[in-house]
Amino acid sequence: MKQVFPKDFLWGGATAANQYEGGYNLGGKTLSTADVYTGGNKSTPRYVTFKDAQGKIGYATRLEDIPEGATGYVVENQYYPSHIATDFYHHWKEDIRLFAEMGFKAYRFSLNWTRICPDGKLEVNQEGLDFYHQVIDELIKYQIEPVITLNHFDMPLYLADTYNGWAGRETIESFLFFCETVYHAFKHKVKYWMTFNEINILNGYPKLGIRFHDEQTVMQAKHHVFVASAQAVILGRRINPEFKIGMMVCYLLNYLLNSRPENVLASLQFNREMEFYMDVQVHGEYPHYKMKEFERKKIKIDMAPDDLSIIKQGTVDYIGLSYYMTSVSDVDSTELDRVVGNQMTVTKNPFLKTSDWDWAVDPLGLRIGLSKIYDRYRLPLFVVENGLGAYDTVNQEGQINDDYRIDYLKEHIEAMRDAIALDGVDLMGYTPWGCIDLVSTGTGEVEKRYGFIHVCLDNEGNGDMRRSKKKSFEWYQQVIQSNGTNLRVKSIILCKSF
Ligand code: BGP
Repeated sequence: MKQVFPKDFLWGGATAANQYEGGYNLGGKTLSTADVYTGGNKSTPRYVTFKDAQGKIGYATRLEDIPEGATGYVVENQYYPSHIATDFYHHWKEDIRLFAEMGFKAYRFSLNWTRICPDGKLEVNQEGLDFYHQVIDELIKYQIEPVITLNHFDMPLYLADTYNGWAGRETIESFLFFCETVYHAFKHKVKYWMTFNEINILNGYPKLGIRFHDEQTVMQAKHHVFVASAQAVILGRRINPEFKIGMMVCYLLNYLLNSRPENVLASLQFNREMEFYMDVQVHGEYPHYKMKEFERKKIKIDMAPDDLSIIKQGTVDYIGLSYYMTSVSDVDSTELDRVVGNQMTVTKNPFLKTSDWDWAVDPLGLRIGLSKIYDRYRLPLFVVENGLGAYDTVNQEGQINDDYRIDYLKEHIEAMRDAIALDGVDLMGYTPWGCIDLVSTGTGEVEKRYGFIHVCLDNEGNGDMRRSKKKSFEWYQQVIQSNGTNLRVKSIILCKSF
């Protein structure tokens, strides 16, 4: 196959601290919101555990059900997957060696805010910084480019409890202190950063640290996130003008089911909910349609005098996106036509097959989406998450034949190739999600596996954490080695657990 991917294309994988790292109370780290979020599975929901103002323990499935005055609390004998996760904290050397063996050019991961700034206070925990220095040095040793997400779906529990998370303006200062600390610490080692993971679907307690779900509070919190993100871009550029700092959106492209004008409008509105975040972070202003929506809903955002000029100045260098599935707008759809998708319920697309978790598999949608984003923003794009969450089984020989995962990834790589070759999209890299098995955000389980590397751990936390290569490991190695020209599935000699 012809060379299409640029020579310096960033092939790699992605993880996030609260889903992979573990060591939740080690090395000076304090609690994050993710640390009070219990495990679950496809049919059992996750809970946030808290103590109310009277000291009574409570469980909330609906995150907004946490009562006023309650504080996040770790309850004995409950299973919290973030506490150990798949234990990168103790396996980082071994895991990075495996990433290097696959030929990774880049590794996207997030930093645990409370490992570096305990409780989100304006103090530095050197032991936390040292942990990440070791990790980054190890990556550099193998010429793997670190790509750092500054905030991935968690925050210091103290800030959530004290200031109502991102709804409180104080959180901006804490976040910027954390950013400044890590920018200075890693300024000669790290070039690629992104501010907030999936900024468009930040909601509720673990992600935004807020308990009230009225639109006014949510929008106020999101405004603070926009300001913090823009400030983080400005600050980073000041500390090292060579930094490339991007945004990250959960890209859930919406199609219309048919040409009925009401569906066209519904689809436009669905897509705008996503584009809004790109519009703000790329164009540096709140778009006209959102301002009208605020007016209609009587949402009044409390802004400091400089907020809008900060948002204007702090626009991003590239757009990172996660892409797993697409959705459909059909104003006539009933509950029966709806399925659970990536962090939201969506109308089922009759033309697409679905994953074990009912997510619509749509490789062509990736090409369409990349083209649409690039047409609108003309910034380099980076697919920083994509992948198939599936049940894997270890056969009698101790092997995992994950051909379904290879098929999924192959088709998505072909879609990226077409977006570059046929549509002229400027694509920087591809870091499939959960390159090593980790905890699912949506369901809190490990058995929804994405990895090229299997981790011996089940949904209740049993297992010895042994790492082993799946069939997809060697396939991806060959993809990277050939710079995306060889996607064939050869008869691979399967590796046993080691
Ligand atoms: C994205 C998140 C990731 C990851 C992924 C898969 O929305 O950025 O953190 O979890 O989705 O989702 P899940 O873990 O629910 O399968």
